[in-house]
Amino acid sequence: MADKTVFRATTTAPVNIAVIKYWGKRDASLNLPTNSSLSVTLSQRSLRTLTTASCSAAYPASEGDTLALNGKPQDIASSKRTVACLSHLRALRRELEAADPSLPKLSTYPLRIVSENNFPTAAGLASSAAGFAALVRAVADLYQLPQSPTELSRIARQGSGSACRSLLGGYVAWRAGTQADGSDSIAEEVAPASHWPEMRALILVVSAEKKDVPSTEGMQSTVATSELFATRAQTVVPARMSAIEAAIRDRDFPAFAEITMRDSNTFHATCLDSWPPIFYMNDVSRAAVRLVHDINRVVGKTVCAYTFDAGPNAVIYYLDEDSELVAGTFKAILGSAIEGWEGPFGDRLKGVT
Ligand code: 2P0
Repeated sequence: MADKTVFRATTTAPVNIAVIKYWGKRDASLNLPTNSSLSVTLSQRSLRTLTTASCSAAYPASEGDTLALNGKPQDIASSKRTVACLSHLRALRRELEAADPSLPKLSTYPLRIVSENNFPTAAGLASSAAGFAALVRAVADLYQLPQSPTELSRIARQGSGSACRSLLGGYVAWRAGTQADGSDSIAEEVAPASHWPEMRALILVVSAEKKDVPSTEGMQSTVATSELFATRAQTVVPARMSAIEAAIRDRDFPAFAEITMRDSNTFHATCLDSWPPIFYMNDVSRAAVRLVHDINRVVGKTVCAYTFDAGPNAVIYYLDEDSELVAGTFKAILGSAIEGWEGPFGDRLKGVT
């Protein structure tokens, strides 16, 4: 009689928000970036993906691997990225099974993956980052793989570039690497969250709609058509990576904030410089930029910073001691213009489901 045991692992992965942005691929099939990037991993009390991976000899082979996202079945076969992640993970499990024949042959069983985001998918809130990180972590746990988060980041990267950074907590660098096979294109921790526990992020959900131009398509267009892009990738970002790592090491908020804001602006400048131009920020986003500069000017020092990904939503970084000032001012001035927001402790004012 067939073994009906169901093997199961559940995990969560957090969203990460880049302060030095990944934008551009030097190899689209391996998902190798043109430049290194650096992010802050948000608290799991805030935005996260929850994923359960299971497998069993009793699951019908005819169904193959299955994936449901927020209750909707996804077509795995048409997602080369998901297929690539799962086949790498299976290969690692096969190595374990070959070394120890007493292990159950999980690599031969169909997989069922069920994933849920607690935030809008594909609205510029890094859903693919948390999603692929959680998928890789859940299957790696199910298969009891010994690989470190950095080693697994090589696999998650092939699901979605930014996902490699969500396998680690705190301040995380994704080193672009130089190898053609991507073996050195990995994420590593620059500092744990505990190194700078006062850091806070406020997410303003300006729009929970799906973005106009998906990231992959947008960055391919920027690489192909923007004249500013090469300078950003080759000169501007390498200098900023070193400078922001020093700012994090020294817990120098004004330096961290200025580099973060400038890098967001440079990234959006290369989007505007693409042909046809790509606009991710809108009027409310620009109001948030002005408000940050106004707050810093009135206070007389840099107490907050903005950054925007491939969408209009703003992420505002500040230190805990300035929470009331920064979050309070944002709530008072932009509260009615936005659809919702996510505070550092998962406090929701309205709208975000
Ligand atoms: C980042 N973004 O560093 C940058 C900033 C958006 C703007 O990583 O094609 O979804 O799946 O590798 O990871 C969004 O790009 O793109 C992104 P793919 P991904 O967070």
